[in-house]
Amino acid sequence: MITETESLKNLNHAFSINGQLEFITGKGGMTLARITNNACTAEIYLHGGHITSYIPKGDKEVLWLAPNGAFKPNHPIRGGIPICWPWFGPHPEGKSTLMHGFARIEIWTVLSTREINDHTTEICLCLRDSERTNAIWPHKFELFLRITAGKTLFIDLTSRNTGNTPISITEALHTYFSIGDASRIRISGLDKCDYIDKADGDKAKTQIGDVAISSETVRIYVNTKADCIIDDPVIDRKVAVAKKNSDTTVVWNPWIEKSKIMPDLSDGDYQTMVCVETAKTNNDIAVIAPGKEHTMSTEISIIRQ
Ligand code: TA6
Repeated sequence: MITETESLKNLNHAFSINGQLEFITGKGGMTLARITNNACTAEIYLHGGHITSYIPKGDKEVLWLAPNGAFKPNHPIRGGIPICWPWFGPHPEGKSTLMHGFARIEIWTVLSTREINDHTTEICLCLRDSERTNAIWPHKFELFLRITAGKTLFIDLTSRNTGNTPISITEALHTYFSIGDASRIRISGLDKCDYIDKADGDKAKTQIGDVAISSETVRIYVNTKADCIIDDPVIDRKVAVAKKNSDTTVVWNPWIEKSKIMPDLSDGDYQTMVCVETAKTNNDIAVIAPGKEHTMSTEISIIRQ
């Protein structure tokens, strides 16, 4: 098993795939895996196991990444697909000040890489408990991230309980999508779905029709296994977000005022990003018995007209 602290040479010797996958030095001097195949390019930082780019061949960037975001230790990358684990949002018992857990600020290790075919490449990363994580969350675990980049972007996040007591987790693949204009997109798939409106005093509401964005939007849609589609008339593109083993979808856009105060966001950033997050949170909790595991998945694809 190789970690980011190993040289790039060791990483590439062990895991590069000729013509499809190489490890390079990216922003902030951090190591990333760059995938290039006949269907797409993708970039994954070992910091946070963080996918920062997915560009299907012949299309534009699907993921949004903060133009002025920081790439530094102990700090989450703003944009791409942050891994919120082992809790979503604030710590459930207030025992840590970390928002969204620690997985997105830990350095993941490379387990394997594989050329599935000339248009599909897989990379598997792993995060295991350490003194650092035990100090924050006193449980033994293995967290596996399987990323399959090709005509679609498929992500499996598997939590394994390697301790001897049950663990309860909430989690999210907190995907930031690149869009043309937040006020003009529509998100379908959540019609008649109940949600908690975190931007309106945590009121319980029900979605009527497609989701439109016209102010700060922080909505936790509950009891939904539905796929969502982001319809973007500006980029003239529809992006599908499918999921497995997730009963919660979070839709977030900070809008004007929040953008001004959130780290790594510039004032106008809210206009070109929206988060549609495959999640387990609120009452949707994964309880994992010793020795058992739980996998949540998402699949991102462009709907070809
Ligand atoms: O997913 C929505 C949310 O919980 C928002 O409330 C906002 O905090 C966002 O996540 C980003 O959180 P972060 O800790 O990455 O700034």
